[in-house]
Amino acid sequence: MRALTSLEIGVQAPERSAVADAGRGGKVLLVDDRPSSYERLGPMLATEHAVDVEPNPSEAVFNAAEGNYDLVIVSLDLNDFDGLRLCSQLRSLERTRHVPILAIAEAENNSRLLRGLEIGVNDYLLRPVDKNELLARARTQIRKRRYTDHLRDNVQNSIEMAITDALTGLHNRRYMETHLSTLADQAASRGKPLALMMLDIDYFKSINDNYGHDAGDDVLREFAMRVRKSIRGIDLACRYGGEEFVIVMPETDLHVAGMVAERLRRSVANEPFSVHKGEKRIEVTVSIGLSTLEQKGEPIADVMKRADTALYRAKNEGRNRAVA
Ligand code: GH3
Ligand code: MG
Ligand code: MG
Ligand code: MG
Repeated sequence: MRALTSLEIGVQAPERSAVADAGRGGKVLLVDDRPSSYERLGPMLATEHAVDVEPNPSEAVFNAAEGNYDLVIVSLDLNDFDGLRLCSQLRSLERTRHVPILAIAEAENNSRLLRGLEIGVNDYLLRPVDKNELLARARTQIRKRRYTDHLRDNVQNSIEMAITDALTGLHNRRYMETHLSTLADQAASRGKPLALMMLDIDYFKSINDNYGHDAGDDVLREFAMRVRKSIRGIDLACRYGGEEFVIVMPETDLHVAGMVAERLRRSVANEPFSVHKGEKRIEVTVSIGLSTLEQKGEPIADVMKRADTALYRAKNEGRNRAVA
């Protein structure tokens, strides 16, 4: 990758308002291969933004994708490159799909501008470019972009929160229940096994009673961490409620699931849990019930029931064990 020409952000700011400020201080990529043009536009933009000038349009897509820009400004009247093609490339790549594009064109290039707007150019300016108009249009695009990014982040956070257990960071019961039947259907249709584990921390009530509820929470968090370390990426671990957890393991038969359960049981029993910011160490054990999908189309509730029954036996047989 070749070096970009970076221009410093200038100090002078003309009229100030909250709306305008929300579009200042952006990171702008100017794609322009004519020195007479970018030597004029670059410094104008640099009064409000950090500007990279890319005089080689064939590298612009790569740089736009890597550079995390708030705005890409494309000269449609490039010497050796089709500016419209560049715009459509920017629109088709995941990394640059949402980056606003401001096109700059000669007035007589009306048809190209229309094409540009059709393929997703957000706004345009005609030459000769007026500095205040350039800055105003750039600010507007950057402000919109920041606002939609902010909305997108909020939506993503809400989705995360809806499917995540806040204490442990594992999936919650709702998420698991909505995905469990899908996983079971997939396993059945592909003729693959599916294993399910129900885990319940032993005598957890007495941990709360003896060391306090906060210590109980510390144990739950640490337990979730050890669960995460013992499973694969395709396994689904959730906090089912209180001190109960469920792990679903696609493409796993009872034999392998038994080994995973045993490894997890040992990782809990062999290493005391630290609570109260490391001031206290507590011995913890877990009981585990295992089951597998037995036949095609079997209701997943039946698989859960068998795991629950196995867990009940694990408790009755003395806890700190995995039972199928
Ligand atoms: P067993 O070996 O039979 O499983 O005994 P147990 O004490 O673990 O079982 P029990 O179901 O009687 O107790 C579970 C306790 O978990 C009771 C409840 O107060 C506690 N608990 C549930 N959710 C939380 C939580 O989020 N944080 C803490 N600290 N405790 C919780
Ligand atoms: Mg319980
Ligand atoms: Mg119980
Ligand atoms: Mg328990």
